[in-house]
Amino acid sequence: MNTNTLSIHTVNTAITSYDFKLLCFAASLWAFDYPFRFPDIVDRIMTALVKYEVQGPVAVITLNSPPVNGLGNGLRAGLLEAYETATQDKAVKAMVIASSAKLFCGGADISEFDSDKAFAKPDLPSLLVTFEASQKPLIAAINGVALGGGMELTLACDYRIALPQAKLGLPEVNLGILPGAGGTQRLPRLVGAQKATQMITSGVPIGAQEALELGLLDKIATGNNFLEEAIAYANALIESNAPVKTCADLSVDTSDLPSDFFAEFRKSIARRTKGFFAPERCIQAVEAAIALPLKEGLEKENQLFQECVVTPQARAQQHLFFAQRAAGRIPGLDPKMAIRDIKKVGIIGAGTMGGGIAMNFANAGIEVKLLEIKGDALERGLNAIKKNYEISAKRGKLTQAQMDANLALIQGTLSYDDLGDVDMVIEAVFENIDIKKSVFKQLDAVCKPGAILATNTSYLDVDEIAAQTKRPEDVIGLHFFSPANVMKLLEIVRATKTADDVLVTVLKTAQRIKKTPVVSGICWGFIGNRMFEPYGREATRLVLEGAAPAQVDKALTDFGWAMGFCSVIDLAGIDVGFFAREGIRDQLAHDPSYQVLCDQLNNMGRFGQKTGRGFYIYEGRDRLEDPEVIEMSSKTAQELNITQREISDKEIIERTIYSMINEGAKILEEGVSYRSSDIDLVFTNGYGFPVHKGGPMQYADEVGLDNVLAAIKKYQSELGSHGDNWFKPAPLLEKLVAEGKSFKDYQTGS
Ligand code: 3H9
Repeated sequence: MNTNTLSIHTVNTAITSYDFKLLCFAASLWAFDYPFRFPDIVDRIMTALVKYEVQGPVAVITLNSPPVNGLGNGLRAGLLEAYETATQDKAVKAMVIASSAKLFCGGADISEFDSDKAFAKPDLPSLLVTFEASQKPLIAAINGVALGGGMELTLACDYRIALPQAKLGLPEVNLGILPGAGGTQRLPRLVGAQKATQMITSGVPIGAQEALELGLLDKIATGNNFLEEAIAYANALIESNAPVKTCADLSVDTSDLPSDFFAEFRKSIARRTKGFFAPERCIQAVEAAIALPLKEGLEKENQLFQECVVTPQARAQQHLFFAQRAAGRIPGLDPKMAIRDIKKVGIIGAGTMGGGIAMNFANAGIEVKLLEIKGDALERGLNAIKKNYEISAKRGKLTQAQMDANLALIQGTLSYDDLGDVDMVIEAVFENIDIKKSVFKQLDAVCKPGAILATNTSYLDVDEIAAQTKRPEDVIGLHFFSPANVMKLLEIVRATKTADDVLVTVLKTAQRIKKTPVVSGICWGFIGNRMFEPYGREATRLVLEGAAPAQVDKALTDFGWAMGFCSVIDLAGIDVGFFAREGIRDQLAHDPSYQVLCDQLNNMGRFGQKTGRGFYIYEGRDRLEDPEVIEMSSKTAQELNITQREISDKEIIERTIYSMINEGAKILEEGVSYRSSDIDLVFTNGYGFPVHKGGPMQYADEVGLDNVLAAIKKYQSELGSHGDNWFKPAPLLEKLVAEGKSFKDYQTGS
């Protein structure tokens, strides 16, 4: 749109009315080519949160608060003022709400939820009621993603036009809340209760075509100039005297709704939403949409929203939202620095891990060379990849053509010489330092200068591996989690000499392959496995002290873990944990009770599920208590002078989780992790820590660090030598408690 051809009446922001008048004056001068006279004011016009322009009978109200047009207090006030201006202008017959950002709107400003600002006037729900009552048609011009409050804004408009790539969704449930600006009431009125319930409880957005078919969109734009097309659409609506539309006139169509729909729906999501507070409130809100007129339905929605927004779960899930975005920021590094080009990747080892890693890159359209030493192992690896893709294709997750394209990107090789042209290599061989050292020597010999050399080690010293090469600055750790093609977490291990651009390159590459990257410094087990060790130590020690494995596991799953520790270790392999401890045996020698039951099971060849026996007995899909394990723990306890006793679930949770937290505090203080929220991402994305608790460090902040510290001290004094050995409070924990601070307040070096 050529602004010179427009009559610009007003330009508005959430500023004072005096400013507003000045801006109107300046804008009218601007339209007459006077910007040089009022450079300061013009500058403010250009940075206004809401732009307002009038073209013929159409007022164009543009959200101008990039990057996501978060509907914070200022933007809401700006929208209201623009709306009132258009309402009062007799020449204006319709309003188009557009966006100057790449997307339409990311919803309410989440950072306002912990203050009064989110509900300060004009609050979003009442603003949208005002819009809906407009006597002039409002047209939402949806140029990209419209999420949460952003989608709710479009629902309060009379007509909706969108670009084909637009997406609409209500992801509030992922933030521990529900759509609280009319979404739960207007959406069912427009698309029916079934679709609305599914969208609101899943948070998954839909594309423009589906939205059109559902009647959620009136038109998909076809031309090259979206705003012009939206304005033309508004003009056509004016010419045809198209009516204003309000959801208040609609009721939810229940003619096709099975009488048991909500009962069945609750059952269908029960497993996925176990322990979460918001999904049930989302369903209750849709039920209210059916039962109540719009006005009362909105009141019910507001009541349910208020119940959700104050919960620790809402704080936890919002914490994780911001944690995800913070994790990519490395103190002292410019994220925009020049990075290395990654077009072709080599992977050493075609086992389960190497194959999964290869799939990640192929899925992102990146060429892969998969190296094995022996032909039959390579063939097995390539076949396993093909099988995995076939399963996904059968489940409708990818088309035959996508599968063929992905497979074509993965080439097998038996020769290191074929890795001369790759931009990055990831070694995924057996977890043994000597084998890894020899792999890196060979990589150093064949890889081109500037290639990034990465190790997928889970515990070993990346500096020691890097020292095998003449280019330690190109070496980094990339710790994928199994199955690597499914698990979101990628721990990036920054070695002492890793170059800055190598770190930033792998952070960006992680985003390309759709991983959640978290940077860790060097230490045994890095962030995740180092903290998981004390958690596991306490879980099995509690078995030694008299709790059955099933009791320990139940307490942990009741807390929200996806699985209890004894089940996890049976699944992962008791031998794997045994092997990982090899590197720290000397540090453990002082405590004969340390993971003694795991060591015994390992020595009996009971490696867990794969051998049919571990902490439990496995019969087909059934997991049964093993009386021999109970007997073994009682006998071993006697030998070690440990008196078995009744153990409460509270003690199980405190000893396992607080031990992790204490280790997390040490990790933070040592600078192995940059911030506590990084640790939380590791555990919620890689270990099954309950998302609704926000990760161990957020959980500690929520419980109160003083309470965590007091419990750790209690166990230190009550558990004899075990307490002395393992319950020494981390100095950082004591320091933060003394200063009345939380982990959230602490950044490395602060
Ligand atoms: C809601 O609407 C409640 C209502 O129903 C009721 C109210 C009464 N608020 O993700 P990006 C920041 S709840 C505040 O990297 P992208 C983000 O932290 C909301 N900040 O960009 C980052 O900051 P920084 C429901 C937000 O292009 C920057 O913007 N809506 C918000 O990859 C860029 O973000 C949602 O749940 C926000 N709403 O993806 C949608 N959104 O640069 C949440 C983003 O300092 N947002 N930021 O790290 C998203 O899913 C993605 O941000 C989006 C853009 C897809 C929009």
